Amino acid sequence: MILNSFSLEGKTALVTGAAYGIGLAIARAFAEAGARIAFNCSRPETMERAQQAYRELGIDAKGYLCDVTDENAVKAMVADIEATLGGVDILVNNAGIIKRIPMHEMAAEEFRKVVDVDLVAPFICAKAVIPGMIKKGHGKIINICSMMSEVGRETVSAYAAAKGGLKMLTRNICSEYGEHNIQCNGIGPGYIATEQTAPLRERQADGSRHPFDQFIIAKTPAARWGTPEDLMGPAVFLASDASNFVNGHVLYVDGGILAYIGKQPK
Ligand code: NAP
Ligand code: GCO
Repeated sequence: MILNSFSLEGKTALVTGAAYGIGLAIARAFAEAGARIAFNCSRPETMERAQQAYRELGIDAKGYLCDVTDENAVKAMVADIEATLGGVDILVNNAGIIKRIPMHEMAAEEFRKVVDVDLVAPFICAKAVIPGMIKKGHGKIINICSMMSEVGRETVSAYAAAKGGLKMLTRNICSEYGEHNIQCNGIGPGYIATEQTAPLRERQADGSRHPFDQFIIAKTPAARWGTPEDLMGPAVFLASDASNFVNGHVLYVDGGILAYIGKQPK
């Protein structure tokens, strides 16, 4: 049965930054597909909130307070997952931040921080799980990329540099470890309604939509923002045996933005 190849029964998944937003939806999808779930986040208050969310969803997830930029902490988390949940079969590098600052006003330290979380940390996490995947003879690594892996816009230079780099890290992990039956792919979400994008959707004082909100709706053939749930099916596909010959690919889940030239002026 073809549908069996989408099952994650017996697999252990680590989803980074899965306290809320896209990561939580992906963890939920994996749990529904049968996987054991480990996740992490960096702040104690978010962990409390996450534990409650997983409880309410009926998911027995193991949460770690772990900053993905801290290599020793990531190694300890992966070692504990190996000892308690049987090793990571699926890694989703989801944890990410953005700083919206015009480049000529951005401090190098702020730029480095974004690159550290959005690009260096996926390297750290992948590095930590790859030896275990080689031993197991299989592995899936999914890097959460972005529209900004392909296109730029004002104020997001560090984010675009990091997400563009993440696309190439994806291709390189595929190139370097494909022979070990490890598939590394990316998901490039379009504009998704989460806390990260909340400032772009804030209502104006007169109750009208934020100009950026209107811009995204006009720019998206689907004529709406994405939801974290829109990423669930694509993530299960890339985590499952159904995608065993898909490697080094970035799957854009963007309601068609990248395919569209934009609305013609009236
Ligand atoms: P979000 O709502 O801001 O959630 C970010 C998650 O990452 C939280 O769980 C957060 O927990 C965690 N996190 C942040 N820094 C961390 C660190 N140093 N160590 C560990 N965990 C950390 O973001 P989102 O919108 O769901 O986005 C998730 C991913 O998708 C990001 O990589 C983002 O760039 C990417 N993305 C988002 C969109 C979009 O439109 N929303 C589109 C394309 C790509 P703590 O706060 O506790 O650290
Ligand atoms: C921004 C947004 C984006 C999205 C996303 C698009 O300010 O332009 O936050 O970068 O979050 O990554 O795919």
